[in-house]
Amino acid sequence: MESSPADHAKSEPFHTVTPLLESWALSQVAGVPVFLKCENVQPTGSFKIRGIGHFCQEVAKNGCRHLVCSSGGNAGISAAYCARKLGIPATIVLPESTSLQVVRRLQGEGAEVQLAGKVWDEANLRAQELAKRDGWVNVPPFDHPLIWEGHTSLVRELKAALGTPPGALVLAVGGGGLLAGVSAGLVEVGWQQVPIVAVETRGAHSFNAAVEAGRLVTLPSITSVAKCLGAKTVAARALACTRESKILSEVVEDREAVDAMQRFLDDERMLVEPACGAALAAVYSGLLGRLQAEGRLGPALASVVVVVCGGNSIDSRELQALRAQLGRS
Ligand code: PLV
Repeated sequence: MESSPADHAKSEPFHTVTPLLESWALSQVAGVPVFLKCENVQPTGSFKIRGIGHFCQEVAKNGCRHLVCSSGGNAGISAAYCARKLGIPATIVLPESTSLQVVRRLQGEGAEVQLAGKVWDEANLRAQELAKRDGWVNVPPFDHPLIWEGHTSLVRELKAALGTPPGALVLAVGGGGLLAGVSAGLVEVGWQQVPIVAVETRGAHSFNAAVEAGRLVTLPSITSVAKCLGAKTVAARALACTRESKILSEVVEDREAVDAMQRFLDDERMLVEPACGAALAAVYSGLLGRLQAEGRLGPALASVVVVVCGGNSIDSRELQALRAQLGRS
């Protein structure tokens, strides 16, 4: 008997094996070969589909009848996409500031959209309420072992493409799910010595605040334009990773993230949202060069991988608006 599309969706991964591109332009800036792990070309526009796809498949096998996901945007799009493929209805709860294009995309995936609160933490409270309903399952955007396990596939792909470990890996931190998954992946493939440069924007720097304090810290508010990095408190697992991997927690300014978005668009002809601009700013703002000069990345950096985490909450008009807001035009 042939299996149904929904049965197929329970076993085949939802994510794509993404390209690893050597960037001439970013290598020129960094002074070492820079490789881009292009998560922006995932079917849902961000790496989120790796962990969320894995989570949704597991709960679908266990009889989940409705998925609910609170999100700054990208996790929600991944959850809605997976739900459609699995034939399960989905409700996505987002902050009121969410862009119309993200809402439209979610509706296009067939999801019900609810707007609640000013930031993700408030939307999350609403999602947790909804998930109490019979048969409903909450999809955590970053704080769950299945999410981290799903994200590890990114590192296996890096190992397959590169063969030898890079000198450093740069990624953005929101709630810390990507960091936790990449850190676990590095251990899994025997690359735990690779330093991770974990970047946040000021005003969404809950990981940096936790690292500095040595315990979880809840920011009073999210003031950065990188709303998808805006979890007021990171997952406890993200902080625990600092004991297992070499993690350098770094904070960039919003204007550096937005400048990086503009330069990346011109250099590589790819448009990403501020959450991803934060990671790219590690190269463009000179942060990586500074870390290298200070000897914090080992003696000779052979290469760098930047996780181009992607993001849907951006278009040319929004980039212009961000530039104007930050006095960059
Ligand atoms: N965004 C989450 C959490 O938002 C979301 O709901 O979509 N880069 C992009 C493009 C992202 O969308 C996110 C997370 C991150 C980086 C950070 O990933 P994390 O949360 O796993 O550290 C509030």
